[in-house]
Amino acid sequence: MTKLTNLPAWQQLQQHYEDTKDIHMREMFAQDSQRFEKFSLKLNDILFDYSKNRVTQETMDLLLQLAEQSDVAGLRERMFSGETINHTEHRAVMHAALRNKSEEPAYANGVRIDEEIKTELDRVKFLAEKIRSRHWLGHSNQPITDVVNIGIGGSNLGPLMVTEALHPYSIHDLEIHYVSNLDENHINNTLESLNPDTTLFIIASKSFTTQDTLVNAVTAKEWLMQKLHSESDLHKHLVAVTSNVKMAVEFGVKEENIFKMWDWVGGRYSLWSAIGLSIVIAIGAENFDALLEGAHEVDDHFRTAPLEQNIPVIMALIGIWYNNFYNAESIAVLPYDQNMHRFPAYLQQADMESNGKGCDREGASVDYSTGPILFGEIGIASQHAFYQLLHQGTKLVPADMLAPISNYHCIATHHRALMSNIFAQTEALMMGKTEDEVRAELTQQGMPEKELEDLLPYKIFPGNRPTNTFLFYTLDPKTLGSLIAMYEHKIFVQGAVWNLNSFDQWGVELGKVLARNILDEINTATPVTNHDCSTNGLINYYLSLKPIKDPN
Ligand code: G6Q
Repeated sequence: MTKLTNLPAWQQLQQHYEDTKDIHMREMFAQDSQRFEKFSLKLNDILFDYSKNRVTQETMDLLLQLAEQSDVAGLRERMFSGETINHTEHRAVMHAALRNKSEEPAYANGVRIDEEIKTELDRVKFLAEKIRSRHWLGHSNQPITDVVNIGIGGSNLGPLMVTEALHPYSIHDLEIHYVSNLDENHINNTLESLNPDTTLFIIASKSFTTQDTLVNAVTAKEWLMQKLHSESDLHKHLVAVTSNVKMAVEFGVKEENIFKMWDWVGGRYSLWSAIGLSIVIAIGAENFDALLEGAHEVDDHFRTAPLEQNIPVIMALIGIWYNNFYNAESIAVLPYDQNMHRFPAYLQQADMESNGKGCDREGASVDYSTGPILFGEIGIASQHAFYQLLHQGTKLVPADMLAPISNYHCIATHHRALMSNIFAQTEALMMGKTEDEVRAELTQQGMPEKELEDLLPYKIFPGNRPTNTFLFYTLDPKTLGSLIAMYEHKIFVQGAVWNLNSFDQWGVELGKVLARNILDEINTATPVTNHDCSTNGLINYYLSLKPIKDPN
């Protein structure tokens, strides 16, 4: 495979960057009144406007050539057809099959998987319905009122994000809680107000070996046993989702309460599988089907639309333009829908765990920048916090803004004000405010000359700050499914261009092993000397004070 930086399109993009880097977006808009029509795409309810980017038609053409020359389409086909594209773990990458309801058979690594997917989804829906209809009873014959999902990373962030985002579609006499942190505050705070008689735990762990989840699961089991008296009642309060059925059974989960997942679903791509059990309990089977349907429509679009009309492809290429040619270090994701408040955190894992890598698919170190630092928060709140840096800071931070045109419970006064903010921000970021404009504004306000000249430099906004805007009718299950899948495939395309394996996560595995070793050392409580002097010092300081705080 030709090295990325030797591809003709890459080299032409480098020259094109030199030629165009000083053109302000103001000029681009002034020269082309059709820019919005030219640089926006629509898929069902979702409008994707990418016109406020530092791109011309030539930029887009070259970026599309880059996608062709790096054979994005080839890797895409290999993924959809179930080849082992996660080569470092010898796994296929088949999360798209989880949302494909067509009768077409699906294969992972040559093995048929669609029937198993359907069986497991039916089991998930059956359990969820039993809980929602109050037919699943705890040990004292009371229906379940609280469900606690214990899991971390991919076994937490997706279900948590979706449950929050679809709050208006959720059942209201049932609370769903998420515990991920090993810090006992998380589980203690959660259990504080719960009643073991009416609480059901889902232990969500693909591997069933993750320390954080297992420690929390043991605490949950002990908490249940204080009230249950007999282990034979545990199955009324404990279910699991895992690909490691043996370990779950050993832990004490009844086999019929175990929902399967497979090695061809990566943790961060798993909300569509039984890992989404807590979502189905919250929103019901019909809404979950709509979530899957929304994602499936994007899968179809991604697989079949020409590259220049392909939303995930365009999202990815614009990201590469800033990451690799403008050397932008980060991207911001800024939803203007309060229910999407966990969306940036979810994407942070999806993106940074997938493409935060420096070794290419042939095992060589890359000599170009890969995945960006992704951060974000609710847009409105961020306007009163870090937007200052976006407007006037020295760093280029391309941003994605997302907003619903209407809301489930829409109050016109709120919503119109909300929308005026997103439009104002993207315009201000793009246009900025020139010295002449500031001077005219302050003069009109009657500011004395000297004061005006002193203040002037601080009130100038350079503008030319790029944004993508996503507008969708309302954040319903189908639209949310589509948005998530768009970002999943964006990440895929970037990984394909950067020649990365976006589906392993050796960086995460390292932490898991190291922590286990140090835990053994801490448990023996004797001073250590085998680490670097900082780590030795910290562990020994902790051990010297531990008896004061922790009599155990
Ligand atoms: C996701 C990662 C990681 C994983 C967690 C939890 O893609 O692999 O975030 O989801 O470490 O792992 P388990 O589900 O195996 O407990």
